[in-house]
Amino acid sequence: QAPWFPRKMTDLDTFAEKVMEMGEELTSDHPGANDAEYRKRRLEIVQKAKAYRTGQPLPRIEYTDQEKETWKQVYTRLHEMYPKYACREFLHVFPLLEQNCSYGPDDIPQIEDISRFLKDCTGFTLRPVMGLLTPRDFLNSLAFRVFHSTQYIRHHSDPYYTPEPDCCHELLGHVPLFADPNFAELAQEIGLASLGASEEDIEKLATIFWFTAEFGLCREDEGIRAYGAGLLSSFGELEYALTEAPEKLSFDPSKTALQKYPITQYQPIYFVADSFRDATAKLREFNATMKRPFQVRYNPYTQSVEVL
Ligand code: H2B
Ligand code: FE
Repeated sequence: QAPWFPRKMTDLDTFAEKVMEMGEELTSDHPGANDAEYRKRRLEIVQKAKAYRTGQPLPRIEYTDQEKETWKQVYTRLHEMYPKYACREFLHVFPLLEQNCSYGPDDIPQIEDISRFLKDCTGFTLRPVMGLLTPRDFLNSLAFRVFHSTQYIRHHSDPYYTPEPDCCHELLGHVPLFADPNFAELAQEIGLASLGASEEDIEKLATIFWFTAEFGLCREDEGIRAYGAGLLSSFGELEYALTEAPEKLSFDPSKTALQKYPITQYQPIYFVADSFRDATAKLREFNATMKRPFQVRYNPYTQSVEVL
């Protein structure tokens, strides 16, 4: 009686060509929409994601000088802000990415190298994706400790803006924390709760993802720091989020799940977690209140989901 949802790693192969928008085409407000060469390049990169299947090596992209220049601008600007704004776990992992995965200003790291590194740290792996997945597919993959990563980069005309996830957002914003065991557990917990969930519960879980993995703040001894990828990949919002201007509430899944939020402007409200462990514990309690006529468990030996 459980609905379809991915139960084994190869089931994620069906997500390869299911993208919500801008999979192969760009919407008209994308800075690259009228640049034929940019569109051709983006298409070339997403075709590799479309062809990818479980078990294959992840596509390696040889980035152009123009793409590397865009990366350098984003990387340099953010890198100098991290010591002051990023959470402890992020700052711990970042040098390891420099040492093990060629993170640096001069070239864009390859997701194959990153995926191997993450696997050693927490079992997380990466898969390439053509663009935005549906919230359900995207969250479902987290149950397998899989993160979908785009490989194309934003348009060079505006290095500090992108209307869609790109490699700067994924590799600088998301990747570092997937190497942290406690954050990995938090992410997987959201993923497990999303398997076979009702539309209403998917919306709640997507909202929780938004206020944690994308725009989460956390409390540290020296004050509040950022751990959300939307902040750690945007120098403007990173600075703004830690000023007095926005409202800061304590992370509480039953309230956070219902909070409305804008997607095209800085957030008026952020949620602050005490720690990833504490957030995970609270999330588990919350998930137990969602009704689903079956239970799920991830079996790491077979990399599959068992339905109980
Ligand atoms: N798809 C991709 N490719 N990357 C994301 O970061 C992403 C997504 N985020 N789909 C999802 C939606 C998120 O905003 C939630 C769960 O709605
Ligand atoms: Fe994201």
